Amino acid sequence: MKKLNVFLLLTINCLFFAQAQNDLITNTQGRETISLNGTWYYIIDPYDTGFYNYRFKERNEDDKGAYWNEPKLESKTEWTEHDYKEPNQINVPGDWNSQDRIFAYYEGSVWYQRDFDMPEMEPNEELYLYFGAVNYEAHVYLNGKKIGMHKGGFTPFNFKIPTEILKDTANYLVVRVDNKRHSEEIPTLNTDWWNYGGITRDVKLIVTPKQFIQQYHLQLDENQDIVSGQKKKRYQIKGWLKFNETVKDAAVTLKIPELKLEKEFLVSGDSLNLAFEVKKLNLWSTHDPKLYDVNLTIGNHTLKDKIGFRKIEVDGEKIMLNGKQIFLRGISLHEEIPQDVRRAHSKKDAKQLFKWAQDLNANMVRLAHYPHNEYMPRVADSLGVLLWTEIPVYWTINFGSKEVLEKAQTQLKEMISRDRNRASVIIWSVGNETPVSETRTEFMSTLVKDAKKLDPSRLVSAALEVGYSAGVNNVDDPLGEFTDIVSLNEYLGWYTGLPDACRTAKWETKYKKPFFISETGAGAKGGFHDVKEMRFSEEYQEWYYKEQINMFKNRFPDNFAGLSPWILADFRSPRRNNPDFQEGWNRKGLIDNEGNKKLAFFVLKNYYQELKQIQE
Ligand code: GCB
Repeated sequence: MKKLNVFLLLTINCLFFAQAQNDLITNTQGRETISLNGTWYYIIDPYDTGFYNYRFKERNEDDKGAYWNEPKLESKTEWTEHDYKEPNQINVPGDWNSQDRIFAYYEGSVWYQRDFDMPEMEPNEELYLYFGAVNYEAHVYLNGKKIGMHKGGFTPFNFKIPTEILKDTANYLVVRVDNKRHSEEIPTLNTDWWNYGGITRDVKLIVTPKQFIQQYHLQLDENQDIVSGQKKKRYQIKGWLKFNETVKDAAVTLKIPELKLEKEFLVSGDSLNLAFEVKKLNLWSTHDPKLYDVNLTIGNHTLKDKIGFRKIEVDGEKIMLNGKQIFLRGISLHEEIPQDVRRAHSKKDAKQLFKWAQDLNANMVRLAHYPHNEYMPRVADSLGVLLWTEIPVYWTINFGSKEVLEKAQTQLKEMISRDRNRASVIIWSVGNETPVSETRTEFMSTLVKDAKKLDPSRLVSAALEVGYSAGVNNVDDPLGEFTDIVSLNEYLGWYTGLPDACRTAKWETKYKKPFFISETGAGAKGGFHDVKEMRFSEEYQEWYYKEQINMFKNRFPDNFAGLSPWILADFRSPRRNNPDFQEGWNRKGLIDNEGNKKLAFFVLKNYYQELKQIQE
């Protein structure tokens, strides 16, 4: 391959220089990429000195004191007050908190720096810089020029690199990462999880042709009937492609080799809707998570993916997968590897978490409370685990603010764009335990409508809180009008009463929709044993699960459609400061922070085993 002439690139690309942030490029795993993972340098900057001058004004681009500029000392009289040097090195991807004690409780700005050489590229090819996620705010600079910024700690973003600023070697890449919490952000100031900072997911360069498919989806058309156990003669597939720019008379080829399918579409414009039929399709399911190789080609550029085709829908009070009722034997989890006290970020991490979930006989996982890294839905696709995935609209955010709503809408769009080709994802959740008020219901129902508009093929929900009146637990939150399933967090026996309160509890749901328990749980310190009445003993948690399960079996309404108890493993939380039992951990895990299964794990496992036998 020929090295691209920088002058040539300059003429081709000067038009794009003004364009800062581009729409998300999805499926980076199926594209030509160069990893920028590895060791980066860092500077901790609690006063944002690298960003603001001494009058607290944003520094000029060429300010020598700006931390995006490389200090170059040409004589002994010159000096610098920043530089990127050993031993200040940090791993990417990864949260900073777990990498060095000085970061353990840090919230603020950290500057990351590394060099990269320009990859081999053909004339006309372009380069994008992609981040899987940076928590929370990222400002990105290359060779002293700002190329973009992004807010939102759990969704991906990318910038086109203006080629006129690219050098052949030693491109000086700097990212200011700021994880300070703010009342007007999503999430807001208080959550029950650790605010891990850093470049927490993969970073890569993406080499693209001038015209390419930026986003797409391909799925079973949700408008066809699927009847369980009946093979159809023909299945309708629908899809949509979006190009990075308007194309004229271009040919797009779609191939699914296993189905002997090859279709060509002529396209002029910036997007294309597809609809066609296939025969003999094996639907993706929890028993048979069948994925098909899919190749999409425009010009001589092919994008590869593995896609499963399935239908998820609600039929009255039931959740149906491929026309068959399914009870969701779920478990909630945070994106955390407890035994390493860090964020999860790799395929290996995803495998560990799903292995634990499958040991529990679960067929579903709630990815709480924010979009998890992309390995999670990909591994779930390959294992046949169903997923609930959610944006961090959590507790009491500023529901009256239009700007806050827009931030939530952006995160929702980024989450859906990234994961909508994953058959495992069946539920988009727009938030968790938001307090009932008219303003909040307006805010939340806007998100529900957005999700449905962006993706009419999946279910939309949100975790609601239980209402209590005249001795009855009521599921009557007005947001339930808008969601496809009514999901509820309840802690009867932990936050209210003792576990045996479940024996007399009454439950009513106003909604004739599937009723799902999105959380229930109790704390226990792994290895701590006592009588069952003793809080934080494994016996208490075991008792709690036994009583809850009896309640589900005997006292729950008929529309009970599944549960995802809180939570698979202990997780770090700054709110949990009981020195005997918590030490900064939320102890509601069924697995402790060293990876040991607690007694309650086996209670839930047995319940799921019974359900599995009835169901399958
Ligand atoms: C909840 C929250 C979850 C907390 C959990 C708890 O209702 O949704 O984020 O961690 O309770 O442990 O209190």
